[in-house]
Amino acid sequence: MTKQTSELLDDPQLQEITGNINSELVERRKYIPPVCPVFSKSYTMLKEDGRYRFEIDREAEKQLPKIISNKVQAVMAADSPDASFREKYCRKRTVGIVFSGGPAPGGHNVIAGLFDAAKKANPETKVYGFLLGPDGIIENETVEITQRIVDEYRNLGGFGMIKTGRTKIDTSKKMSLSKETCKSLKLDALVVVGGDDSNTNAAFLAQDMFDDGIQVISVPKTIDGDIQVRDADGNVLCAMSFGFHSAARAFANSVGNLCTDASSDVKYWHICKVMGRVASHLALEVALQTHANISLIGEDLADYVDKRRIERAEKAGTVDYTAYGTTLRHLSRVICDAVVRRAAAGKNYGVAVIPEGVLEFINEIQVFITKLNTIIAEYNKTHDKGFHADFPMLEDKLEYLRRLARRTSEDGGLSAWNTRDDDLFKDIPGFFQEGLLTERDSHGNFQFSQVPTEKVLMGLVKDYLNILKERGEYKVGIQKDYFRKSLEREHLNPDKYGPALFRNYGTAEFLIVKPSVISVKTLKQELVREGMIGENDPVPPAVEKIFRKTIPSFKTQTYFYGYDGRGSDPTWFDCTYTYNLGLTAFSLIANGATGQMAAVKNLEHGFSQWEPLGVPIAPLMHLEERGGKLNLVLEKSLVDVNAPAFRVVKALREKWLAAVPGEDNFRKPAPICFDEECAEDRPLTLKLNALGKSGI
Ligand code: FBP
Repeated sequence: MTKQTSELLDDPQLQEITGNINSELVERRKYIPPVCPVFSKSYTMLKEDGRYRFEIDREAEKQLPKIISNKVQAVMAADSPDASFREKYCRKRTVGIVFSGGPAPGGHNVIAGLFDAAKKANPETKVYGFLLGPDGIIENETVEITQRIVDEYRNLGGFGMIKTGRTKIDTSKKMSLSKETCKSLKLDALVVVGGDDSNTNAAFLAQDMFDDGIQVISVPKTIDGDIQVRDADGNVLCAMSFGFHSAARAFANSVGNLCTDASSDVKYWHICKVMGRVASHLALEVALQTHANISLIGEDLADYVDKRRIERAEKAGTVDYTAYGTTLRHLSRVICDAVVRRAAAGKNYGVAVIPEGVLEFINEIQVFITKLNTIIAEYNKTHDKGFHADFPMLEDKLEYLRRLARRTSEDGGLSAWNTRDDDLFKDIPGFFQEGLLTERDSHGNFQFSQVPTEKVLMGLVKDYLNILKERGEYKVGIQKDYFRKSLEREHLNPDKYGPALFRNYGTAEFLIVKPSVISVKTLKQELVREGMIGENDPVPPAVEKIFRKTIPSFKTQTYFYGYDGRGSDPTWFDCTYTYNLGLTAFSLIANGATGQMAAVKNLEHGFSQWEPLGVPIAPLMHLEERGGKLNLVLEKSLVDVNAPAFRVVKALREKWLAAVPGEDNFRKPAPICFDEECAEDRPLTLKLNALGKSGI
């Protein structure tokens, strides 16, 4: 007899099946990541390491005088410290922690590490979490972090425990409110977990609260992987921000599944945009993890030099500045070339990885982004309401730009927008104009995640493929055996029709239809011309069927992998890395450091070589244009095209494109796992870079 719903709902088995807790969650919460040997001791101390050198920006020296002379500090075991050291180390403290910017897998373990170390040193120490990011500091919104809360979130993804936000503490008002909060909570130390902009915040807070004795420690977070710290001699101090590995593996898992589907169904090109606001580290790692057929790397495109243009200009005795860097058109041609070559080998399908920030490396788009950033920032500075509030519709924004252009030409003056800009901007599709004019984030950054980059690129690719199709240069190759069998089945002689139909009949395994044959009509003309059939004869059905199979149709499916990977649970690497970062942050606090970033050296090697460190933030800062102004910020690390990881991808590109008969070379990354036994121990990018480098 069927049970009533109410009876079913009361069934304990049903409650277990439909509950929020599954066995993976239980295992994750229970798991205690391994710790670097120094952390198994009761006390740690800091030892300045004078081997590292930084080139200090004058402005950093001026604006951050109290922390600019900080040095790299190695976290060491303090084996038998004296009583006064022990007393200081273990004194009761109040520590605050805040997440800032986008979520990144592993954040909860930073809190867990900090909490465990703080409570081990003194169970009476209190740890407060600031809610909803830096706003929590400005508005004094906190939650006391307890054992119960920590245990609920161990080894889990997201920043759900205290949430996050993107507010920047960038005005004297916000700075003084933040200081007031820290003072009213009697904070001894504040830990800022964030990316480049948040580390900038941390440096200024450390400077500002130095005299109040409130320490500020940062923790390098961002899935984008663009916080990588080296000294002036290129020695690696922090090879990767946390969250990168988990997000890359989550993306790679999905892209890997698409590779499997593509090569089974053989009809789609899967176009996968992967996050990374500017740098292409994530796209590079996904390429290494999956061997997708096409993987674009923004930094590589910026490096492109059009030799033909340079030669042409040299002959004419001029210089062609547009020959440096990639244009959208050139990029779309590179993709088309790959698509056409695969099609010729019978593979009218594939997987392409496009970095979210690719447009940042395209000359003409970069110019627009910079100009529009400045225009929007200047407007916001001089008007009560913001640019986007005053001009909510695209047409209003365009009209404002037109007015600016007109004013520039009337005044004959210099302005960020002129009539040439306006004309070029007009050629861009509406949805992309809108994208380029979207609201900037709180740091004045262009929000690449809001722009359908892949749509712009694929629009150009489709247009050009159509041209190539018309020219007879884009064809699907037909396997010679298949052609023979199909014709013989209809009692036609393949060796007679083959040379008439194909341009490479003879030795080739995949046959390509002659360029002149682009429709059934031109097919018939060719067969008549070659004497295969008479003027009034129909094209033999088997021949027509073969011809139809050679007509390519470029069918795409597009995806954006970003927020999903950002919310994934951390890999073993990120679980372990972040737990040790939390322990490092406490060690820095207990030893009186401020203005330092908690880091782990040797991440590019195995866990047994990891070394916890404090890295000075101020010497890493330099001036950068943000919202039309030069600001002191932590430098973002882009993909180094001379580093082994990229060189390997470049060298294997042709193999992974697999534009030859035979199987593809896809690699299937296993799903994310945090069990030490089966987990990948570090990102492939790091492994490769370690293989090809030496340092301190
Ligand atoms: P963080 O640098 O703050 O970690 O954020 C990175 C990122 O995930 C980018 O990859 C992406 O472009 C951006 O955040 C998306 O921002 P938002 O969450 O505001 O849409």
